[in-house]
Amino acid sequence: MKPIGLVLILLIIGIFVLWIWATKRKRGVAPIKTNGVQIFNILVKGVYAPNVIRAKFGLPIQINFKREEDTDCSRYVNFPDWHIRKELPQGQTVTIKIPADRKGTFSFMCDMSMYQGKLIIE
Ligand SMILES: [Cu+2]
Repeated sequence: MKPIGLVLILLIIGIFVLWIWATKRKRGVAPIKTNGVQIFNILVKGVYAPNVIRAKFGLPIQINFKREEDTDCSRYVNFPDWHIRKELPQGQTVTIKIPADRKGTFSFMCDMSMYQGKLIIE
């Protein structure tokens, strides 16, 4: 093999490794974007799945919680930074709207903080 071929292969491997590193570095699930709204779907079953979500500043956020369990622990979800507390009736989808009006990492949790999630706005 000519040296130029080897260099090219190494370059391609290098770009691939960088690309993996860059994508892995970002924590959190990205939204589905529809009409300028950032939509997330979170399943409540033992945990919040996903429990880290990542949104962009400025675009309204809509989080659809679906609680598929009957434990009392997860019955309410709280977003203290927006003074939101909502009941999640079993088997129903409950939509929580959050204005992406500040940047940072914000926690959401059940009443007892046993279930924990993070909303990152950047
Ligand atoms: Cu709880």
